[in-house]
Amino acid sequence: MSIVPAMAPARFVWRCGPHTISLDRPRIMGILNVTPDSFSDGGRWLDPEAAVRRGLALAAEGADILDVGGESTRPGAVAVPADEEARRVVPVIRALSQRTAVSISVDTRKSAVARAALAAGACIVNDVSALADPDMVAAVRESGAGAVLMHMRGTPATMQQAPQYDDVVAEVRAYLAARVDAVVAAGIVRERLVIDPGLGFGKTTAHNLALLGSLERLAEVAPVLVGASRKRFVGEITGAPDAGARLPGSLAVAVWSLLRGAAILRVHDVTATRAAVTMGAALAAGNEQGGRRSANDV
Ligand code: PMM
Repeated sequence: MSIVPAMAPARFVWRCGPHTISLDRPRIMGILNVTPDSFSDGGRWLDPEAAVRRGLALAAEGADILDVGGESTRPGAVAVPADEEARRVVPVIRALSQRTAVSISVDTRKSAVARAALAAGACIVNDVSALADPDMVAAVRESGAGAVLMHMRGTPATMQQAPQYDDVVAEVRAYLAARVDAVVAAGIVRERLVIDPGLGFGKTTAHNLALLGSLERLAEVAPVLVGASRKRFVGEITGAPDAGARLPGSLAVAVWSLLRGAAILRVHDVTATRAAVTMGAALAAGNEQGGRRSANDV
């Protein structure tokens, strides 16, 4: 077996409103949760000015995309009304879009929030329910935005109650392929779509590991985004119950995902992730070169 599995094919671009994000190198989506209760950073960026400062800092660290969310989707989280969610994210997105050229995504399941965020300057809808809201496909289509279609079993309130699959990889792949086909049939151009296995969303640690082991199969459907940063399964495996102590494990998942064909990594720690994936990409490129170079090339 090859030590270095296939990296993401270089041919893809992701069209997101006025932005075209080339996926010829790994892209990093920095997480900005404007919520009181997200599992890792809940409450830290609830004040809009603090949130904008944090977003600009993530952009300065090298984030290619800023993902702004106003509703926690951690297991057991309670749903937030659309007007409250929009009140949290829209001013932050508007300010960020005026102050940085980095692409901005809105992490929401509600079309009303997505429409307000897109009008304020976001160009991507990151939807953990894969555009299930009946009006969400229209909101994305009319704006020309990019979209992330994520797999989730159940809802955040119920999803970790003994999730079961016969073949998690085949089922997640089939679901995402069907959602891509349905969304394309509804008029959204394929190049606007990215898929996500939804680590931790109705999955055990074993399910997450199986999906991470088969990212190439998902990448046959569309470019793949992986969100593993500081998640519970990382803490479970590395013995880090505190989310803040899960960086080393998260970096290992980031490098692994890149080498297995992921195109975008959704992370809290941008500087560290960028360094880790740059190193991983260099190792992969060096391994491909093998011993072909002579000592004079060094
Ligand atoms: N995870 C969370 C929230 N949004 N969106 C996508 N596309 N993929 C994810 O894995 C994902 C997500 C929960 O994590 P957070 O509380 O750190 O944002």
